[in-house]
Amino acid sequence: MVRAEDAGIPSKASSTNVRVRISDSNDNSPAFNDADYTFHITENQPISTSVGIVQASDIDNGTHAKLVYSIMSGENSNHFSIHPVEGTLYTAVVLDRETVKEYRIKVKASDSAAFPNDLSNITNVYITVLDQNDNNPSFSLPFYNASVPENSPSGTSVTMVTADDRDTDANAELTYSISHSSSVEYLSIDSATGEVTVKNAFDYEATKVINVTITAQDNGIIRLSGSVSLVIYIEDVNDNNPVIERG
Ligand SMILES: [Ca+2]
Ligand SMILES: [Ca+2]
Ligand SMILES: [Ca+2]
Ligand SMILES: [Ca+2]
Repeated sequence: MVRAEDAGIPSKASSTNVRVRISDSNDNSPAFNDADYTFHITENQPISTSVGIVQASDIDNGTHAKLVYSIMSGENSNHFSIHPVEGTLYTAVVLDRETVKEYRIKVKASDSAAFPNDLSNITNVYITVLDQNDNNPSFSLPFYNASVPENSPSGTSVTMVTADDRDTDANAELTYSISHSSSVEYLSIDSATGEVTVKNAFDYEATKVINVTITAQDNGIIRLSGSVSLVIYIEDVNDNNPVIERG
């Protein structure tokens, strides 16, 4: 209220209400609540799965504080989308850890002041894709073959097989095993290294070639496996004395 009073005696005065309006100028940028954001999400989730939420605030008023979130374009930034008002990040593709296991995307919060007075800020969002056991072990060759002299003692090395698994940790920890089609177990395999050795000596006169199946199994909660064929050729050794005919 403003009051005016004259100097007369008696004095006369009058007053009126004056409304002073302090209009907000857009002098504050949006500020993210955290310096940066780290989220984890398991691969293979359907598109539009929620990843996490980023939030900023702006201490101005009205449209000067009304925030809009967006993802800045960058490498693989189109794998995610963001709700422009709520700041929730969603998957825009089915994530595959074996293709991209870590993302760094930039999210921008802009206030809604009219251009060119609008202000914005940017934060980093780190997204780690967690593994699912979605790959079978696979051997490096379509089949293996090796040869071994007959009578080689138990423990003789025959060959080495290796399989690979594109998953990680337990989902890629492999155990090798061997299955024989015949009742005689000629071979052993080191379950950790894949080295195949003689278990029971071969006799060329009994067996010239054998075919076994080698399996690699991962250690996932639901274990996946892959198999390959190993063909062993038994080499003849001159172990039969000639019969000398006496005249
Ligand atoms: Ca502002
Ligand atoms: Ca995958
Ligand atoms: Ca995987
Ligand atoms: Ca696996």
